[in-house]
Formats: sequence, C-alpha cells, structure tokens
Amino acid sequence: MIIYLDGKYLPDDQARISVFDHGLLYGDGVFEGIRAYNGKIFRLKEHIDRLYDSAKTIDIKPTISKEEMTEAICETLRRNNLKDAYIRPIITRGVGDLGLDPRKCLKSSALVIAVSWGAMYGDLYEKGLKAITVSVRRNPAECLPPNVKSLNYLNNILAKIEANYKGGDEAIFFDTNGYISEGSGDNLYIVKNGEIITPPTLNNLRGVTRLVVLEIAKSLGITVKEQNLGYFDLYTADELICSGTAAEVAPITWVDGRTIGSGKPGPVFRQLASAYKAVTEKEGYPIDKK
Ligand code: PXG
Repeated sequence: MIIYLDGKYLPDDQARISVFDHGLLYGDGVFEGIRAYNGKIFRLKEHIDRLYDSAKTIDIKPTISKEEMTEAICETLRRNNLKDAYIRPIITRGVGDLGLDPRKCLKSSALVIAVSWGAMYGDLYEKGLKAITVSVRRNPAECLPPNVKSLNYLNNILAKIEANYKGGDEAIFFDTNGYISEGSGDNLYIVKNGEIITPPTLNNLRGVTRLVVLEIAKSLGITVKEQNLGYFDLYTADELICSGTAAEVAPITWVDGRTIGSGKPGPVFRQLASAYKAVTEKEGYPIDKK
C-alpha cells in the first residue's frame, strides 16, 4: 500500500508520523472520508472544501494547497491501482512538544490513505439497522463545533461504544438541548406523511452525502424540511434513514426496542438509495484527470 505523506509517496511501513505530532498527542488535526466509485471521486471538491474549513476553524495552516491535495488524492489512488476506494486525507497540527500550545508546532502534516471498500452495512440495507439513542450528548457547537471533522472523535467513539454494548448497529446522538443531532458517523432523516425532515446543521456534521440526499429528494418532488426533532419524532416516524460517505443511504428500522414504521426498509429509503447509487455512478472527479 502506498501512502501520501508530506510530498512523498511511501510504502505503508515507511509512512510514519512522529510521536510528538499533536494529531496523536491531542487529537489536534482534521480529516475527511471520501469515496471513489469506478475511477471517479465522488463530490471531491465538497470534501476538500470541508477539510480546509475544518482546518481553518481550528487554526491549522495546511502546507499544501487544495489543488495539491486534489492531486495527492488522485495520485494515491493511481499508485495503489484503486478505482473503488475509501479515501482518508488527514491534516495534523504537526510536531510540537509535550505542552499543548500549538505555537510549538511549526509545520502541519498532510497525508492520504486509500483502501479498497465495498458496502459498509452488508445485508442491513435489506434488513434495516438497529439504532440506540445514547446517553452521551453530541459536542455542543459552543464547545467543539460538530461541523469540524476533527481527529478528536472521542465523542463519537463513546456513542459507538454505548450502542455496541446495547446491541445497536448505530448510535443516535441528542444534543445538549434534547434535539436529535446525528448518528456516530452519519446524518439522520425521518420520513413522516411523505415528507423528509432532517435536523439543521448547527448540532451535527454538514454531511456531503446529506446535501446529495436533499438534492435527490427535491428532484423526486419529495418535500424536505430542516427542523429540530425530538425522540417522539424518532419513535413515531414512518421511516428513519441515515446517510454518510461510508454508510451511503441506509434504513433504520428499530430504535430502542421500538419498531419504526412497518419495521422494514420503506419506499422513501428505496427511492433515495437507488437515486443515490445512480448519482455516484454518473458523477465524480476522474482520477486520471491531470
Ligand atoms: N456525521 C458524522 C459525525 C460523520 O463522521 C457523517 C455525519 C456523514 O458525512 P458525509 O460527509 O460522509 O456524508 C460523518 C461521516 C464510520 C465513519 O466509520 C464515518 C465518518 C468518518 C469516519 C468513519 O462510519 N464520517
């Protein structure tokens, strides 16, 4: 496996980050999760923009431009001979000392990992996922904005641990106001009386897939509302759907012991999922574009 690291393409056993990198010491860094389908990278610009916006918010100055990052991603895929892949660009604060002051970190690091990847949830796209609402709350925007895709994913990992212990395939976060936020790694939608309702994005990650889902819904003539939701809305939904780069569009049919709607993946899920597949097949930034 070939990894891009700070201007070099290295075999994975030579791609090494210092133990003094604040990405390791403090989770001080940002990342993205991007997919390539059949040699085309899906919504690459949106992911790179979000990566650089995340970096800007936490005051990390990347050493490479967005154009160089785009090329590093494409070249990593080419060197690994990957056409269908999950791509992980990372920008870390860089090497500092054991104090947390980022001024000691003179140069950030940029790296790109790419692996071959298929459907994340296997047969659950047909069966439906089980979700657990977890007691841990999503980081509030006034603490660490969930819009920043930072290397500090402990909030999400705590949610996942709780869902794992309670028998869920995915966790559902509430925010500190009691509103539904998102899953541990995906955005959420309820379907009620033929309409799609999804939480506004102050309390969750502005999913790239979420924007695609909302575009698709509009093109299919389905009404979309962005409004705060509580657990009543969750349990009484006709359908519950999640979306993310890794998860794509997936149905949740069980939450905290309650069956959602018919208990089977619903018609709106099916419409969105098949349209999403079509868009990922059609669009994308070609890896071989120079
Ligand atoms: N919310 C969170 C907290 C995420 O981490 C999404 C929503 C969906 O965003 P996109 O842009 O991908 O539509 C994510 C996605 C995993 C995993 O293992 C998921 C993500 C990152 C790393 C791992 O499910 N991010």
